[in-house]
Amino acid sequence: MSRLVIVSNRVGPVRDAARAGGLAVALVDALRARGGLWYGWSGDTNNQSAGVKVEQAGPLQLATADLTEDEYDDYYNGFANRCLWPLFHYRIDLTAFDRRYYEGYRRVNAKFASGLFPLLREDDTIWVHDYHFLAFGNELRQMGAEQAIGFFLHIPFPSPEVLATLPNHDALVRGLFAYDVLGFQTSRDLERFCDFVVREAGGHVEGDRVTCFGRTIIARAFPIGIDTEGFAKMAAESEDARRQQEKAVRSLRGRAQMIGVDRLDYTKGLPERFQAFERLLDDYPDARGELVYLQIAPTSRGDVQAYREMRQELEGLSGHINGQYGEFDWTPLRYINRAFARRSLAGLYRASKIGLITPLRDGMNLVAKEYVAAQNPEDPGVLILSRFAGAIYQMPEAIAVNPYDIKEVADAIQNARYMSLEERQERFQALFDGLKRDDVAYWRDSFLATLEHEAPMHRNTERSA
Ligand code: GDG
Repeated sequence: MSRLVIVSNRVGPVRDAARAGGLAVALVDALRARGGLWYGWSGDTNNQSAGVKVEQAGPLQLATADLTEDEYDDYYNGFANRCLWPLFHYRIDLTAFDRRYYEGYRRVNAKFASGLFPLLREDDTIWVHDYHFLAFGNELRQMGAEQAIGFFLHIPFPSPEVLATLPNHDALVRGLFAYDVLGFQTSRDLERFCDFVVREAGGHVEGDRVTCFGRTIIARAFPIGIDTEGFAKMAAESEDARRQQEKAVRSLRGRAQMIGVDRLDYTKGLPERFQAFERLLDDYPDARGELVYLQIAPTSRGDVQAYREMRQELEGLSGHINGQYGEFDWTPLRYINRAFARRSLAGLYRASKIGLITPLRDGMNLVAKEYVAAQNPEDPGVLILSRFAGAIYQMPEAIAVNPYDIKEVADAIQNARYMSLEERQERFQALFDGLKRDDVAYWRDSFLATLEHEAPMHRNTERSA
């Protein structure tokens, strides 16, 4: 079996497993099962960089490089997080169209590709992740890399009109054709990509073969999953999860808990969600004193202005709601700006009668999947999920809502509060069965099978044609 090389902006979190998000866990598993190399940014800035550092961590080799301060500003904070992230989530209003950022992005993609190139073996399989490295494959090819290279986009692919607002969008899309396989979260993202290729770039699509710029590649949807059974077991059986669940139940004193867990990000629809909770308390007085909404939102990307502003807005809204509706023995909204250990999170999900996950746009949303996996099958909670999260396509038994429609979300919460045990069990079982089938191992294996078995055959045919 060939060696697997994973490329992602951040490497790890091998050292901090308690904080591991779903994606990082998936990638650790993929590499642990096969051994291999994981390559990306060290997380440090350093103007006198010592090049690529390689270390052994169990069966894995970790290879990391630092960024200079300018690269951090232009590539990471700039093009990745102030341009591609908002634009791909349809926030043109927050997108910084600055050509300096794009140049920085190109330079860092080239720098990281030239750092990896000397470490590569001839039969490596290379799997590049996410919007930070759209141009990485093309840079590697220009250095002469002939290995199978796949790319997976974790965030939505925007519609052609939105993408076309980005100067240099044509070069970015052209660069994607250096990969052999492109993976998207949902069939809608895939459709939008194909739409772009056909309408804007003059390419054509036949099944999952997409031809443009003189190359044919495979493009397919591979919805990412979680380690469903592992997460369910952790929620039900781990000591830490149980302790956290008991602590939560004790502090609720007979009240029901509704939970949201999101990185503090404007794509997650948090202000709208707070407003929907306020609307519930306004429209349905029977919820007052009976329901506690716990929102966990650890800070991310605190260096970007839009994130600082949203944090202030949320502090204002939560203060307002608690001031307006709270009683001396009932705080309606518990808003926590810190990260919890993964096991504690599992216990908190299990202690919650409602999971409220209402992003304005989301590639997939793993929290929705974790919430379901953590439930007690005998007495499961209800998932309310945004119709704009990729996860909705695999989770039709959730209550689907439009996160912009405050009244609709408030009504959905009220509906969830009174849902019968029978209906909750039916919905839970269908959701859980789906998550068990399409779990993270299935995601990883189906992507790699396409890259390792279908793409080479296809490349050979292309060469002999
Ligand atoms: C991107 C895409 C796509 C959150 N708070 C804590 C914590 N988390 C963990 C969750 C979950 C992960 O972080 C978040 O994953 P999401 O999928 O919900 O969202 P993004 O971070 O935006 O991820 C997204 C994903 O990539 C994978 O492809 O689904 O659409 O935007 O695992 O549990 N973990 C701990 N403490 C916290 O306080 N330990």
